[in-house]
Amino acid sequence: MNLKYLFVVLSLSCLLMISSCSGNNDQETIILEESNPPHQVADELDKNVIPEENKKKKSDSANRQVALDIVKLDKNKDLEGGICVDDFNSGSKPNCLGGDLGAFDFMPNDFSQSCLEAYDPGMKMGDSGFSMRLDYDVDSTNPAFNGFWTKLNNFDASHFSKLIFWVKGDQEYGFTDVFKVELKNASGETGKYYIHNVSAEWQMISISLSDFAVINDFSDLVELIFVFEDRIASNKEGTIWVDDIFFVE
Ligand SMILES: [Ca+2]
Ligand SMILES: [Ca+2]
Repeated sequence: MNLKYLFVVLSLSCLLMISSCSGNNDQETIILEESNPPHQVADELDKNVIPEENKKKKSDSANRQVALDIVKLDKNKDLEGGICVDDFNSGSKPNCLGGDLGAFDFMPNDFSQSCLEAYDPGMKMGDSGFSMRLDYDVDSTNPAFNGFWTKLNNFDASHFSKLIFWVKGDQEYGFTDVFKVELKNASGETGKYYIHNVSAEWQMISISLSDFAVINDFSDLVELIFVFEDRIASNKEGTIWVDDIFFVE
């Protein structure tokens, strides 16, 4: 009788130990997967496209961090009710509206003019994520313009009043303080607006949709484009960062 009782107790203990051990194994496996997923490593490699000279900017002074924090507070206030076109924080396509994006050149075969886009983790709005870095060159013997486009996927902005985004020029490499913003709808209407006074600090650009005067219908927008032009750029070669593109009420 006692032996039988002892056998039952031992059997139950073994079962408990086995289930407890296998439980721990599952947990460890999950933690390992979370801390080091292979696809994330691959993604990080893909994102490492920022030139060396920009990486040192990560270690910028505390003063800049304070400035960014102030800017961020203002941003949150201004983004109430806004719809994200792109904050670039995923570090890859598509944009927040599901649209494709990229840089373009007027004359791709003229290698003296170019625009390169890169997700930049070293210079962005907020504490994490990326901005879009645009290295442009419109210094050519040929007519030159280039820039960055992002698809709006037939977005209905008819209930919004403004397009806002954040922009910053590169103090060291130089930048143009003026460039063009274009908005296109599905009917082929293209509104144009020139940004002035771009500086080496982040600033919010706010454009009333009514300033894209040519556009009559904002209910079916297809594309937003930033354009650097040789005829007007204050610096024909340089670097511009953009971030947090929103439509706001
Ligand atoms: Ca961002
Ligand atoms: Ca050039």
